[in-house]
This record gives sequence, C-alpha cells and structure tokens, in this order.
Amino acid sequence: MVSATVVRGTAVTAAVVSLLAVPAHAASLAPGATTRAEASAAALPKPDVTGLWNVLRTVRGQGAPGVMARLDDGGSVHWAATGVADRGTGRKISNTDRFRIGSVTKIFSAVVLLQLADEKKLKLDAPVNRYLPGLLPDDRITVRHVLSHRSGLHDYTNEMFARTVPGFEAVRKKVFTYRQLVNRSLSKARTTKPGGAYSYSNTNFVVAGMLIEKLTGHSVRTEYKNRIIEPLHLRDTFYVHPGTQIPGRHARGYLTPDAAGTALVDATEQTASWAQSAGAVISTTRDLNTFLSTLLGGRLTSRAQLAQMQRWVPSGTKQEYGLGLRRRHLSCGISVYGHTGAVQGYYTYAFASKDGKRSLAALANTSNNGTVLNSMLGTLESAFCGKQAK
Ligand code: REX
Repeated sequence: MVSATVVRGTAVTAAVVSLLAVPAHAASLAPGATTRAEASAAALPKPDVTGLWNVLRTVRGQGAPGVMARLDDGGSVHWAATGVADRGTGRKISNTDRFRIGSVTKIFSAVVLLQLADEKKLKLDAPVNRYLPGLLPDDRITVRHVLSHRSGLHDYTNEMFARTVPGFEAVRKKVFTYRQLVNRSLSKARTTKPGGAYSYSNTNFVVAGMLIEKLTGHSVRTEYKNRIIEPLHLRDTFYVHPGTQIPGRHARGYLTPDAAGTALVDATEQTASWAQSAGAVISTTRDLNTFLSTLLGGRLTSRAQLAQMQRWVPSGTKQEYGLGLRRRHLSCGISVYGHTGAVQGYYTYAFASKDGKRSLAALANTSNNGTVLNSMLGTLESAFCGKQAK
C-alpha cells in the first residue's frame, strides 16, 4: 500500500476554471425532490485510510486482479493500490494507470448539455424531437427525461450482453452509429411513459451524444476536450472512439465470464462503440477527482444548471438520480455525488462531497463480478464516513 499526505501542487490547483458568465437563478425543486442537511468537506468525519486499504484487500480477494483508490481531501491526497495492472507481465497496478470509466462518462455528457443550456442553445424541458426531428416515437420525451433516465427508452445493452462473453466478443470491434443503437432500443417496448419512474438505460445517453453533436456541430470528442478536458488540464483523460487502444500506461481490464471457475477474459482492447457518450471515456483516479471537485464546486456550469443536475428522483436503495449524476446516501448519513461505471474489465466508483472538496475515485480491473462491485461501495464508506462506517 502507498498512503501519503501531500500538499497539492500547482498542477492540481491549476485545474480550476472560471465561472461561466451566466446569470444564476434559483432552480425550483422537482416534485418529490428531497432536501437534506448536507455536510461540507470540513464537517466530514476524518477519512479512514486503513479502512480504505482493507476494502481494497477484500476486493482483491474476491477476484479482482488489481484495485486502487485515490482520495483527495482539501489539500491532501491519499492513494492506495494492490494487485496487478497486467496479469501477463505482473506489473503492479498504480493510481497513475489509465482505465475505462464506463458510465462516469454520463456526467461528462450531462455537463456538456448543461453548458449548452447555460448558453441558451438547449432547453431541458423541450422535447428531444425539437432538436432531432423524428428521432423518438413520442414528442413528449424531453431532454430532462433522457438525462434522468425517465424517457422509457429501453436499454439495448440488456440483449446485447445477455450472455456476457459472447455478447462482448460480438461487439468488441464493432463501430455503431448512434442511430443504430437508438434503433435497437426502439425495436423493444418502452419501459415507462415519458417522465415516469427512473429506469436506467444507456439509450438515454446515446441520445445525449446525438444532441451534443447536433447542437454544436462537433463530435462529442471535441466537445469533451474543449469544454472539460482542456480547461481542467485532465492530461490522462481521452475519448478515442472508435479506436480500440487505451493510450499510454494503463490497467488492463479482465472480464469475469458467467460460468463460475472459467478464466478471466482480457477485454482491454475494444471500440466501446456500444457505449460512446454513455460510457466510452478513459481517465485516471486523479483526473476523475479533479473533474468531480470542479463540477460540484460550481466551476463547470452555472450554479443554476448545477442545481438542475441535482433535482433528484428515486433510483433504488439509498440512492437517487439527477441529470447524469447519482446521489448515494452512506451509512453515516452523509451523501456523496458522482457515478459508478461498468465496462468489460473495469469497475469504477467516482464520488465527491456536496461541496466537491473531498473526492474518491476507485477502480477494480474486473467486471461482471457483483461481489466486487458491492464491496467497492466500502471505499466510499471509509473515505466519507471514516471509522464510523459499518
Ligand atoms: C454493460 C455490461 C453494463 C457490462 C452497462 N454499462 O450498462 C454502462 C455503465 C456503460 O457503466 N453502467 C453502470 C458487463 C452499471 C453504471 O451506470 O453504474 N456485464 C460487465 C455483462 C452482464 O455483460 N451480462 O460487467 O462487464
């Protein structure tokens, strides 16, 4: 284990962008939205670094070849890693390794759209079909419904990955257009009426990617780069679709087959075209912490759009969903904000405190292993609840 407390250098403090010049106005709360007492990072319990380390050890014992976490807490950084980045060479995993962040990408897509709302190029409550005429079969589906998984659009990945390894191998090298992915979804019945209950679907964030491209005239790659990656100096963050390689030093990803006892499948190289704006970004624990701290600190969108992002709908046990952002309620009563990610070979957790001053990113280089995914929740408990965590 490496655990260190260091003072932030200029490279990190440079990752601050100025507020957009947009007048902030108070956002109204959605029906059913909840208000809670929120602790600022200063009021959070001291992180339990030993507990964090123990969680990583547990995760490794549950079948992850490697696992790592980085905690940024005001001016200090703690990091920990155990196991390997590469089972072939035995190279140890390290927090400087890049990896596939899966659905944490959804926050990137939501941020771009909220900036476009700030720029008055998009209205959250306008129908998607206003911007993409004829795309969706129901004019009542709005941008907000899509970003909060309340569109009812079926998740095409359910069939695609019904059989984990054959499903993956069938798409590993494929390049899909957004429309092909949406059409797969539309061949199935919708799950809710527009604006109904939360129902997680990658299709929603494929539509988000289409909106970004239509409204800006640029690829999502260009928009992520110009609006997020470059202003925040995220030097280890990439969108390489349809390239199959992770640039530079990275953790290899190992997919767990459905049949118990069968060998892990190296899933590192893939187009991730099935995910694109719903899940194809590559990053590091440091960049993810910088990204979430900046976002929650109110320095990526106007305060008004950040409030829109945090209009919560119930989305399962102890969690709610906003616009591309999840809120999780921990055992000590503290809530954290971010996303999880699952692409073949990689499980990611990336969450921060309400004010963004404490952030935790963790990666296990395996997937399709529910035990590992559940145990990784323990990284949040140790990081934000400290020794109180049960
Ligand atoms: C795809 C299948 C799962 C993964 C998925 N991934 O929807 C998105 C994501 C991009 O990150 N979602 C997570 C595969 C859940 C999130 O939002 O937190 N599973 C695997 C299977 C199961 O193939 N049959 O585990 O690698």
